[in-house]
Amino acid sequence: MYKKREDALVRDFWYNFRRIVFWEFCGRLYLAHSQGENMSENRPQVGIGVMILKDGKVLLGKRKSSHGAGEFAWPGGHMEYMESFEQCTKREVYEETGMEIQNIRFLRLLNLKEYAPKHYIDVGLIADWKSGEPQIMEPEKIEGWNWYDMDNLPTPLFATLPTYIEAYKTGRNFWDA
Ligand code: IPR
Ligand code: MG
Repeated sequence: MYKKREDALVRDFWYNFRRIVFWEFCGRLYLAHSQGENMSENRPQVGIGVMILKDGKVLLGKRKSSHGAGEFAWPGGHMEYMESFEQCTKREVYEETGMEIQNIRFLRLLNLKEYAPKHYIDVGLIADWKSGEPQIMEPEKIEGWNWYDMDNLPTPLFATLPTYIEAYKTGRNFWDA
């Protein structure tokens, strides 16, 4: 009879031991994973934008989704791993408008926190139109593209844009935040 009770105690002990070790292990794994994810989410991302010039006008589209919905912006987006600024700019313009551009050059750098919790290092570029008519390639993101006089832009403007205009007109090229 004592033997049976001892066996049961030993069995319970090992059962509980395995249970605790298992959950401790899983819990720590989960914690490490979720902390890792949060850390990468909390780092700034690199964005590019490009003011495209054609016959003295610039190309703008009304944003539909994500940050800045309802605001007018030029083409641009997230830089991909191992891209050059030029590759990224040409890709974004082609993906969003179907157009080709040339003479891509640096305009200004902006530390963008207006759409917090999103945080971007925004590289502002300027380029000349090369070929193609602007098309709505991503209808879920942009309502439509149009060419505008730089002194008569539609409103509201995407938060990155005023610094492009100032940079273009004054030569200032650096905005921290
Ligand atoms: P995608 O990549 O969706 O075109 O991004 P975006 O147009 O929202 O631009 C992100 C970078 C900006 C905010 C500097
Ligand atoms: Mg975009």
